[in-house]
Amino acid sequence: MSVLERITSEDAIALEKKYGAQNYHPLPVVLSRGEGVFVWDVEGKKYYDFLSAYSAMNQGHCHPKIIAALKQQAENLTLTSRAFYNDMLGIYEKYVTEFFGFDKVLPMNTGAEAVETAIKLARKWGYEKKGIHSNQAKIIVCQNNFHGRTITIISASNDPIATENFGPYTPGIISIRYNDINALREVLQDENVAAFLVEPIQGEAGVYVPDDDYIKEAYSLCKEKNVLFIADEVQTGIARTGRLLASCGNCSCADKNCSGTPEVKPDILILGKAISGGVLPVSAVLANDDIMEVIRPGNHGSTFGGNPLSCAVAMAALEVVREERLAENADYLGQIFRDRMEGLIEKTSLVNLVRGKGLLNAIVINDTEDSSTAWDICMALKENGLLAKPTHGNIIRFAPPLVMTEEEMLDCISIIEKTLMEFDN
Ligand code: IF1
Repeated sequence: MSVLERITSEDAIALEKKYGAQNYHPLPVVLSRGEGVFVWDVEGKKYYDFLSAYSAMNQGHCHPKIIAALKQQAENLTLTSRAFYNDMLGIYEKYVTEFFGFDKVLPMNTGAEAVETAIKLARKWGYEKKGIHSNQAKIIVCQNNFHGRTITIISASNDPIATENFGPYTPGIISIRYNDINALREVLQDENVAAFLVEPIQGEAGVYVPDDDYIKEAYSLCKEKNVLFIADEVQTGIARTGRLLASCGNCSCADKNCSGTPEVKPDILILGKAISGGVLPVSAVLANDDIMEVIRPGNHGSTFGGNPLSCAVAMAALEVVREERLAENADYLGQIFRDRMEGLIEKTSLVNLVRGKGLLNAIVINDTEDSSTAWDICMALKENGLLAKPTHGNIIRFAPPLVMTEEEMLDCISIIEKTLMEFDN
C-alpha cells in the first residue's frame, strides 16, 4: 500500500501500535482533516473538536490567514539557524514583545523548551543580579503542576507516571501546595530562591482554578522578596481563559485583548501552543531588559528557535487573536457553557462539579479516579460527534477552539447534555 493512500481507522491504529512507542493512550478516532472548530476522521465522520490539541488550536484548525502566511513564507525561506540573521526574526520580536508588553523575547519551539529556558534565565539572574551563591539557586514550583517532559521539568513534578524510573532528578526545586499563599510565604524566607514558577490555572491537574486573589498575592509576595514570578501560560495564554493572558486575572479592563498594565505582570512569561495557532511548534520566553540581559551569546539557543517560518506563522496567529476578538468570545461563550453545565448537576447525578475560565473548562464526573466512566462518556460523546478527553480518570476537559460561534456552542452543549442524560439511564 502506498503511504499516500487513504487508510481505515483500524489500520492507522494498528500501524501506530506496531511501529510507535506506546507513550499515549488516545481515544480511538483517526483524524485526517480539520477546519475551524471541526475535524473529520478518515471515514468522513465530522466532529466538534473540544480539546483543540490541548489549547494549541485557539484560532481553529487550518485558519486561512495562518495557512496563507505559512505557505508564503515556506516558499521564501524556512530556516537559517541563528548563525546568520534573517529578515523575519526582528520583525517578529518587535511584534510579539509589543503584543504582550515586554522588552525582549527569547524564541524557542516547544513549551517544555520555553520552561527550561525560563528556569535557566531565572537561575542566571539569581546569581548575577540577586547575588545568590554559586549553585545554590532554588526554584519554587507547585504540586500537581504540568510544565512539560524534560528531566529538569519532571524533577519538579509529583506525578509518579511522569517521574518514576527517570531519575536522578535535577536539584534546586522546592515544591509547595498550589493555591496556598502561606506555603509560599514560608518558602520565600529562603534567600536562595530565584523564582516562583506557576500556572495561573492548573491544566493537567484538571483545570484547577485557584482562589481569586491567589495569583495576585503570590505576585506581590515575590516582589517583596526579590524573587522572579514566572507564569507558565503555555496552556492558559493567548485568549484561552477569556483574557489575553490568564495572569490578567479578573482585571475589569474593557479590552479583553489588552496587554496593558494588568494586576499581575509576570517577570518572565512563558508562551507556547496557540502562539502559532497549532501550526508549528513555536514557544516564547518574554522578560524585560533587566532580566533578559543576563543571557549572552553562547549561553542558550536552538537550531529552530526564531526560524523565519515560525515567525511568519506566529505573527499571523496573533493577529487572528486580535482581529477576531478571541479573548472576548472565549469569555462570552465560557459563561454560557458553564451556566448550562451547572444546570446539568441538578439534572444528572453523573456530574459533580463544573469549573474553569473562558473556554478552558472541566466537569468532574461522579465516580472514582480509577473508574472508566469519564472515558466511556468521551466514547459516547465521540459517537455523538464531539471529541473530548478525560484527565485524571474522572475529569473531562472541555476546550474548543475560540473561533466557535454561539450557535455552534449551543449545538455542542445539547450534544453534551444529550450524551450525559443517555448515559445516566
Ligand atoms: C502532552 C496536560 C495539557 C503545559 C504547560 C508546558 C507544557 C504544557 C502549562 C509543555 C503542555 C500538554 C502536553 C500534552 C498534554 C498537555 C496537557 F494534560 F498534560 F496538561 F495541555 F493539558 N506548560 N501541555 O500544559 O508544552 O512541550 O508539550 O509543547 O501530550 O504531553 P510542550
